[in-house]
Amino acid sequence: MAPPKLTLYKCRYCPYAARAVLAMAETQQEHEAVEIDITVPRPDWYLKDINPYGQVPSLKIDDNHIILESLIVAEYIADLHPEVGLLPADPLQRAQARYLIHHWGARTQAAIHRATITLDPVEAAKLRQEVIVELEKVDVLLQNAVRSPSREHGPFFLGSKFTFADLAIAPLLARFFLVTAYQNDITYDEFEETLQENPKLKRFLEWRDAAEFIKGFYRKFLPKAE
Ligand SMILES: N[C@@H](CCC(=O)N[C@@H](CS)C(=O)NCC(=O)O)C(=O)O
Repeated sequence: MAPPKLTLYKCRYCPYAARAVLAMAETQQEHEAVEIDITVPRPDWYLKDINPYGQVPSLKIDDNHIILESLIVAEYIADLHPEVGLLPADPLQRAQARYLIHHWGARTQAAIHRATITLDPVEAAKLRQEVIVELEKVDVLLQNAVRSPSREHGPFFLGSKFTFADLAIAPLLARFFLVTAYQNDITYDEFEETLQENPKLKRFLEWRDAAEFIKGFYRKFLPKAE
């Protein structure tokens, strides 16, 4: 079967589109990338032919089919290249990767988002505390994923290899420093210090730092970058 012709509609500021960008990079999948400006109303052709919701990422396949939603797009790209092993072959590890992504989206990212967008400093401090409680739980999830002695421990979620769970969450980790961006009473470095001093975040920080190259890569596109 001929390899599919792929067109990725993305925006460089979007962490969800970054999942698809990373999947393309990790699998060295040939594709055309089209930058969509999400700061202005989407053009009619995009809403009509590509994505009626107007969001990025979207993937066009063979000038014909369209796939939406970052995780589904990234998983499709990973599935085109099973030899790269982004999605592990082992059913348990696949379930663990999906579980971590689900938990991060439903709980952790939601807590980070609440703390980031609050302008009231007292409320923000309380919500940052809730973020720490959530991250302590993520730390437990990361430890529990590799309980069996035969399993490799870190630095990535499933061991020494960067896989789909890391790929899906890394663009959000890369923007984690924005959690203090709208606050005048605390810098990110001060908040980071409280994370570093917390013994219940050791594994979380090891995992986060393993994604550091992604953080460096994306920071240049973000506010507070210089
Ligand atoms: N659930 C979607 C979320 C994508 C998303 O929120 N994209 C944002 C940019 S980061 C977007 O396109 N926003 C423009 C809009 O909603 O009009 C996914 O995972 O693909």
